Amino acid sequence: MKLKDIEKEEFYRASYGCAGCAAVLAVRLTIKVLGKNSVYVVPANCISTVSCYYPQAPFFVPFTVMAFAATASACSGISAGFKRRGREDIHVVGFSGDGGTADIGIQALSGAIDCGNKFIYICYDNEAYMNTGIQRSGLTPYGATTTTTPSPCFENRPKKDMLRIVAAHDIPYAATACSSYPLDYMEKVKKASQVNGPTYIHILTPCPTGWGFPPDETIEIGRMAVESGVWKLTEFENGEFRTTYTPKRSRPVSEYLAAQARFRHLSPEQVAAIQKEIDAARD
Ligand SMILES: Cc1ncc(C[n+]2csc(CCOP(=O)(O)OP(=O)(O)O)c2C)c(N)n1
Ligand code: SF4
Ligand SMILES: [Mg+2]
Repeated sequence: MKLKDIEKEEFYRASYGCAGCAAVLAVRLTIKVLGKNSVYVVPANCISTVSCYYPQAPFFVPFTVMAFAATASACSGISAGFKRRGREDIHVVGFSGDGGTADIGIQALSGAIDCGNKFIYICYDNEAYMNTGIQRSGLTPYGATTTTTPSPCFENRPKKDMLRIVAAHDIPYAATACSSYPLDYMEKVKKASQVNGPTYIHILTPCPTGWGFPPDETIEIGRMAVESGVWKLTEFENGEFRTTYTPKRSRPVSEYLAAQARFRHLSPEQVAAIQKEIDAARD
């Protein structure tokens, strides 16, 4: 996909999201790819919270707010309903946060992938339960403070590897993305929309409010995540993983960590240990 191919029309605008919210950006980009023939299932999270101010809902396509745990099962059922009515041209999209995906919604996600109905499940990952006050989730990274893992007892477990978890279901298509690389993300949404079965995209969406950085640095923070190797842009297709983007320059993870208040308590030794892990995991 090229810049000139991006749809000019906005299908999601004027939400109540915080300034610099990358999750809101991810919704906008998604609908630009899928267009008017798409419907959205959003559970309890920041996106539903900032989108449900009747009559000012920023969605210009149909959306429904779903119970926290039920995004994937709702997508699967809606998709089956459309199929029955001969409306397989309509894309059914789940838009769930990291808590809604890796924790409370993981059972529904597993079952829905197993059912095989066509839908796109998008996990926007801001690495904590932001909407309810920045509590840790199964996708909070090692070293981060949240309100339930305050310093000095910061998060001491690594993120769950959701891409490998969904890949283990033999899903037809899955990918990781980052809101700072919109063309890479939009290409993946387009690809997912062409698959006749369940698909999963996991997009890292930096959150100025929860991560502790100025709102005008959202894009730069996402780039730092990828350039430092903290986050990788990959795809899973036909049983194989592949890298879709290799950063042109590589940065030390210390730059990424120092840019965010949630990591400021880390000692030089802890930063060095994180760097060592990243180096060991490089392709
Ligand atoms: C069954 C249930 N438990 C708890 C809640 C409260 N709740 C609403 S949103 C939310 C956090 C969502 O976190 P995440 O999925 O990461 O989305 P984010 O808020 O970060 O966008 C919680 C705990 C709920 N709505 N339903
Ligand atoms: S808390 Fe974070 S994810 Fe939620 S609306 Fe604000 S910036 Fe977006
Ligand atoms: Mg979250």
